[in-house]
Amino acid sequence: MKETFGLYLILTDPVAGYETCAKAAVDCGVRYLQLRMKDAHRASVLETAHAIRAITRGTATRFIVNDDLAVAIESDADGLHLGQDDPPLAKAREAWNTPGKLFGLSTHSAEQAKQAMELSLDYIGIGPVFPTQTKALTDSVLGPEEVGRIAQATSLTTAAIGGITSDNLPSLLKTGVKNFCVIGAVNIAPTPATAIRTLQTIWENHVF
Ligand code: TZP
Ligand code: MG
Repeated sequence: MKETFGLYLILTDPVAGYETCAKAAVDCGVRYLQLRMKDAHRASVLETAHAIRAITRGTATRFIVNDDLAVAIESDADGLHLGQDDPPLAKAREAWNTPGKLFGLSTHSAEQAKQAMELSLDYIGIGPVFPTQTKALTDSVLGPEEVGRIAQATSLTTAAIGGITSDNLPSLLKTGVKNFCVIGAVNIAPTPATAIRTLQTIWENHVF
């Protein structure tokens, strides 16, 4: 069954700090929270993962680790998010076979989204929707209409990603996209709870 949850928050160098942002996500009832610390030392990633685990444990906020299976296992996260260039999902599932753990995969085209349906996934990311400063893009910008088409064509739960802000979120929701990931729009905010609520309010008031 496709899941509808709205905002999926990804934390990468949040100006307010990882723990403040994680607490804000829990307080705002964000359903997915991903730790994405590219290029950070492993010890620091692990320490942050343990802190976020403690903040999210027993709440409605599911804690996902990006890229690093060992960190996900060691911190007892709720799941792992992989990209197209990461080790295969099947290997990760085999190595972490605890029931209930969630697995997500980034997709960047209709073809990749189609192939993802053959895998045992809990959700896929689809993007980039818009140009973004957060990641050096090697994949072409899909635009909201194409992301909407890809999201509707798959039986998997989806979350759009890339350059999503409170300004362009309405144009994305209009295409039927139900879930969306953000990094910059919340991580650059000195008061993350305010940025989260702004996005949630747009989503809640949208008539699908
Ligand atoms: N994958 C595709 S675009 C992107 C990732 C990780 C970056 C999204 O960050 P932002 O700041 O929400 O554009
Ligand atoms: Mg990755």
